Amino acid sequence: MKDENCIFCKIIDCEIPSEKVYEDQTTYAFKDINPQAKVHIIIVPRNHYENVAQLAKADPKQLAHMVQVAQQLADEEFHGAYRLVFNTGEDAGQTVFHVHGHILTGEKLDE
Ligand code: DGP
Repeated sequence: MKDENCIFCKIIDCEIPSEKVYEDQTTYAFKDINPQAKVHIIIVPRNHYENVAQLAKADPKQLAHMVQVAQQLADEEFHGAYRLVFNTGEDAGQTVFHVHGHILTGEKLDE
C-alpha cells in the first residue's frame, strides 16, 4: 500500500535519503529534518494511511507495534522517557499525510 506522491513512502523506499534509526518488516523510523527536541524521530508504518485514526481502524496491531518501538528507542536514548505525538489534520499541524508519530526524547522536555 503505497502512494506514489507521498514523501514518506519515498523515504521508506530510499528514493529520498533519511537518517534511519530503526526498521523492520512493517515499520520505519528516521530523524526529523527539523528537530524540536534533542532527539526527534519520526516513526511510520511502511503501508500508507493518511492519519492515526485511519491506521487505528485498519490495523490496530501496527499502531501498537509503533508504540512499542517508540518505547524501545526511548529506552536507548533517555531512560524510557519520551513524548509521542500524532498530529492529525491540517488544523492540528499535520503537513505530511502519511501517518507518523513524532518521538521526542533525549532530554528533559518542557511541560
Ligand atoms: P507533521 O507536521 O506532523 O506532518 O510532521 C511532519 C514532519 O516531517 C516535520 O516535523 C518535518 C518532517 N519532514 C518533512 N519532510 C521531511 C524529509 O524529507 N525528511 C525528514 N527527515 N523529515 C521530514
